Amino acid sequence: MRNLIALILLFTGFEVTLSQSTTRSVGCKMDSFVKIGQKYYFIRKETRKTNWFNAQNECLTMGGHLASIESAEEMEALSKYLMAKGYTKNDWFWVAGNDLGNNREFKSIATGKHLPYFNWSDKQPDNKGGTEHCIHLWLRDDEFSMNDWACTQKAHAICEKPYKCDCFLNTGGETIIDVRFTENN
Ligand SMILES: [Ca+2]
Repeated sequence: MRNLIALILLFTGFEVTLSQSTTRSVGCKMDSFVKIGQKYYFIRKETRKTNWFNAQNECLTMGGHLASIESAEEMEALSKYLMAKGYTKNDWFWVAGNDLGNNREFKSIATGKHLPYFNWSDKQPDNKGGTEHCIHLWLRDDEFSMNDWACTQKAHAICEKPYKCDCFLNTGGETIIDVRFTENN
């Protein structure tokens, strides 16, 4: 019941009083993730290019992970979005796929599972030089598709998370409610 009351209050203000002597603070961390298809993504074009490992770390600090593209629908939605935003063949973006555990066995760093879907570019994956173990997206043949590339190379990143923003109610650093918003459209 207490949580229900707090949840209602959460939508009405940013500071609530739950008892005569205790004031709880409510916060919402709105961020820059946008809904593309059925998922929320953050396109890290604005930031400096970095290697695949740092890209994943930076996504984690935002409460997400590198984008795990798991269907043709997701790939198409993301590709159309990137093209509509004007990204070109020179804009390369790290995503979650890698075969660092076992060569040519691509898994998602986000789920730990084999990737269920690939949209490789022509003649990819080629593991050129035997050093290409991380997947990025690039614009080839009028769509964004996948290429394996050396994980230590530098690119932008696409982060993903299953909700748009975090809201929380806490007292002295103790979070007693953690609400995660999504959108219905
Ligand atoms: Ca390659």
